[in-house]
Amino acid sequence: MAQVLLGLHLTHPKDAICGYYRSRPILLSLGVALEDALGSAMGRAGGYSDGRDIGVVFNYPNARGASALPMCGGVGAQYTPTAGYAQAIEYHKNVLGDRAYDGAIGVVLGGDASVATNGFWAALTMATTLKLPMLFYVEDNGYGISTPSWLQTPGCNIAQNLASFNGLKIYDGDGTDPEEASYLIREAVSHTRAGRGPVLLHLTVPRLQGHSFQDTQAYKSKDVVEAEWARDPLPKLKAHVVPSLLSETDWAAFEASAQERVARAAQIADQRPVSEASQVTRFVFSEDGALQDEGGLWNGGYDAPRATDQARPEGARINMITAIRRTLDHELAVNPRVLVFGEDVGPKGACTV
Ligand SMILES: Cc1ncc(C[n+]2csc(CCOP(=O)(O)OP(=O)(O)O)c2C)c(N)n1
Repeated sequence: MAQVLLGLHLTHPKDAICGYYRSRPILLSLGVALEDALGSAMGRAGGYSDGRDIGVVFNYPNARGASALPMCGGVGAQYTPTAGYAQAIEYHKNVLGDRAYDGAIGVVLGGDASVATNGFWAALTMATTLKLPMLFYVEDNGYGISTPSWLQTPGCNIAQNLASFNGLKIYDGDGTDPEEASYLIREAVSHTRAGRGPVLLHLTVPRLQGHSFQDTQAYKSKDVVEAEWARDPLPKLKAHVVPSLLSETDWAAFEASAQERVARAAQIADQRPVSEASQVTRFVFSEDGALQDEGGLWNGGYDAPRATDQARPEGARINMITAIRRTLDHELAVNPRVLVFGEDVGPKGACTV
């Protein structure tokens, strides 16, 4: 529920998210077709991955709205690319003067265990130091597979631990309460969008099933499981809107239409051919004539001169440093989208970013 609420706020065409296997609801709310979501995980041809999906790990370039950056199943791998995207938003706005990026944000989704990774801390440092338009959305279900929070995070609450972190606005609450979650999500997105720096939004949620289909949750007591089901957001949402906004009949009609759409999508996905095993290595490296759909130099209108593999040894011999400098000078002069950044890559002691 909270992910769908978050998705509804990602209305800027240059917004981008990066999540992980738990992020299907937000992808559906951004416009991924149900048949693609089902078919990709069933190894069917077409869709966003041509059957390569290892379990709801998306790459969703979206011309109609917010996109999903290429995701990966490695926990923590989602954080620094999102910080990079947020940094690119700032570069487009402030260096290239591209007003299309005004108000855009980068959103990263993760779980309570993912905040123990290097990626989380590196991205947090980048986002707060550079005041990036980045939202850290953390769903805390108390477990990383079977490992409880107390073994991953001191005190079990990353939001409390980061309370004094400089440059970070924190929102913390119940992700299963429609009113509270909706308020916190709205506040968190508008804070980030207004250019007031990064935000951490920490929402507690139950994990209603095992981590994967093999996981019987034997490590949870009956009381824990019962307490988790008592927090199922769906009945809470129903209680919130029926009868104040919808009648019981309207709710039942919505439920029936959702079930029918899913059943139809499953049928469409099932009728698709199984993806071609011989194509599995396509796009591992860039392919001539098959450029990425979004982002990158080509889509930005930069037509690079064709590279050649013919050595041209004329001219004076130069050492490697000079060769690197000349190459950088050339690239930086001909293409404003080329950026050299990092520590100690410019004049000594210079604090340009
Ligand atoms: C780098 C890495 N280490 C370990 C794993 C195995 N793994 C998959 S999910 C997961 C737990 C993640 O838990 P959390 O971030 O709390 O998200 P949740 O699944 O609870 O939503 C682990 C350890 C992995 N995918 N990647």
